[in-house]
Amino acid sequence: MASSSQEEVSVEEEAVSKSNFKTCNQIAFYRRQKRLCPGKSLYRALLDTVELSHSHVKFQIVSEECKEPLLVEISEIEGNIFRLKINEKVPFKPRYEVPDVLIKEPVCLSLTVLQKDADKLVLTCADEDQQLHVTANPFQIQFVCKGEIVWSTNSNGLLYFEHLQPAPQSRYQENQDDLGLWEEKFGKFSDIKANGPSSIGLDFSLHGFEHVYGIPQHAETLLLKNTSDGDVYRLYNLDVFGYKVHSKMGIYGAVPLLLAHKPGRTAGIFWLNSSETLVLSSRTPETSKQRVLPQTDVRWMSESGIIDTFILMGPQPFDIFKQYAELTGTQALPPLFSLGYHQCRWNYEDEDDVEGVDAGFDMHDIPYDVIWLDIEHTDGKRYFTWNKEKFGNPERMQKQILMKKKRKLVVILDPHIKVDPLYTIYSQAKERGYFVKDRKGKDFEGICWPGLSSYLDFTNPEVREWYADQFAFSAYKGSSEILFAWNDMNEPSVFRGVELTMQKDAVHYGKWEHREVHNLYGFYQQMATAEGLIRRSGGLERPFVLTRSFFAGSQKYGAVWTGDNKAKWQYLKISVPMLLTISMAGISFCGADVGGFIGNPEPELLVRWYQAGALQPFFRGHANMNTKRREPWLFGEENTRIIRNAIKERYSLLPYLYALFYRAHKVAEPVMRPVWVEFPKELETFGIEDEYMLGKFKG
Ligand code: NBV
Repeated sequence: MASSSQEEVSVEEEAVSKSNFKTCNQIAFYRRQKRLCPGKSLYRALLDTVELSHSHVKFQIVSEECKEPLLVEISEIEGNIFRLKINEKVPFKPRYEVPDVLIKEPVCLSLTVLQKDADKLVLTCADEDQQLHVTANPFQIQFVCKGEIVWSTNSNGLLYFEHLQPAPQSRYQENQDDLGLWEEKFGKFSDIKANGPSSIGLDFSLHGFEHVYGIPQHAETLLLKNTSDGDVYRLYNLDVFGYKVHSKMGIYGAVPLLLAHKPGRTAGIFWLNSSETLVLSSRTPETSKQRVLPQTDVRWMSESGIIDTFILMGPQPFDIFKQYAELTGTQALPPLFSLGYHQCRWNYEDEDDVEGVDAGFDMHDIPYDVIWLDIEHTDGKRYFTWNKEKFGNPERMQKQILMKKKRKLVVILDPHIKVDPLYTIYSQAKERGYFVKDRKGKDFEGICWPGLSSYLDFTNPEVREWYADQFAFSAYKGSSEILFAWNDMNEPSVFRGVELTMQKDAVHYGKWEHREVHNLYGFYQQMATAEGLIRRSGGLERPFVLTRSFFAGSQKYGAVWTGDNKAKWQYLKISVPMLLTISMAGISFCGADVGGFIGNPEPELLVRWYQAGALQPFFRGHANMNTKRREPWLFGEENTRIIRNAIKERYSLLPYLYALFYRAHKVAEPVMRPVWVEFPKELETFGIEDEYMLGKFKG
């Protein structure tokens, strides 16, 4: 591509090329933290430093290895939530603390000291049956309810904290290569770490719990698996075309929320960190000789930032959903049309194609609400523009064809911006310094669909404002009030980049390295896009924005989908646990590409997928560009009839679905929910992932 970096990139050339993703042993902070094995913690609490205020308790801890203290801050938040923060007492530089995800400053309740001496601190919570026991040496915290330990932290001694330090003379230390302290290599890529090693980690023991769920997004089972074999869950947003099923590798989105359940109690751990994160989980069953109660041990590791974790105390499953929503917000109420059926394909070629497909639905008596345009509708992948040959009159297409039938249009808007001084979005953003920078301070440039591209820095509030303004009808020529948005490639995807994404040493607003904010990038693009659609309507209309990459709190801005799945039965099957997991993590508006994105589904698979998709929250048929056309009427009369019935069934359920979304919006109840959530005492439901509930069980 050297000769044509300004040209568009062909699909064959880039998208389907097998790229290399890291296994956990190729991640330096994992290797560093794994040197610490479960056992007695190196940390001890200095309980003579305890400070108690109306909102929290603070004290210092020190380790045998590093005399610089860490500051521990414990608070109880209204609604049975506990927060534990650990940061350096006097950091050499400030460490990144995730902004914009918590919807408000949590309201804290007072903890009271029941016992305090050099060895132990006992705090009573708002509910007097609940206590926090802090042991000084080794440092650990136990949460005790009516005399029983529910969870404890650092009880396996895995608290890990790399203090920031000045760079050594030689940043690349020969004998420490393997630890990747100041530089980390992966294939031909080199990550130069401005702050050196900065990783953090902590363990939680969940007493009496054998069933754990959550931490999307992975193409995995509903129940989290034991990771003792060394295959750990990775939370790192990546563009993984045709991801493997039953894999714990990171794909497009990340929500660091884990749920644990046992009869009588559900609990949650929300690990608020947007850098690359790994989760290890191991279960000791009840039958084990060592202990009477079963237990699940969960170990979190993040590459940087601080330890900021919220323990949601339930006790019921629906209390967890509410507690999490108190922190990160509820599902935005979707506009009614977006709960209907969506017809997408990469690509609907031109206006005639759109008109033909639209008419096909009427001709075959199949209801649908939205038709989608993928990247080819633009002028050379310059988002916010139209390909003049193929879409020469987008207003007419919207007004004369779609709007008349109250149908809508969704267009794609990726975050990469073609390097082209004649493209207004590029030249304005360039002039105003709105792009992510490389570590030398120049605009970061990488290859994506349009060829050489720069990436908008959505972490900057001013960039988000400006981006939102691009949706004004006066700015976005050819758009109308029936046009809505789709944010793709926002992990962000960078062809030929390390793991197909942005280098961690790229630099964002506030001089933060990309490593700190990586998992937030897509969250911020969707936030800005939703704001743009709201603003465009003078604040009157609810937006619809689909995003591929997401983080905790993305539910406030719209819908997500499970990316590039395949037209194979196993992908239909895995879509259920994947969507249930995303739903439990607060994002109710989720779906999987009906039919499977990659490859051609056999007719029976397509039909079954329609039947499944009709009962999932976001319902969109989609297909890759090199697949055969698959509009619902192309598979013979009988298949058309069954698909028609499935889509009509969806429409007959719309009032119910809309009401469920209202409850998701108002009281944080997931629309699609695992069976165990409705039957929390029935052990045999805890692992069910081939059935689920839409709404409440009314027995
Ligand atoms: O924009 C093209 C596709 C899109 O259709 C798909 O849904 C996304 O997940 N996009 C990925 C980029 C190319 C994938 C090969």
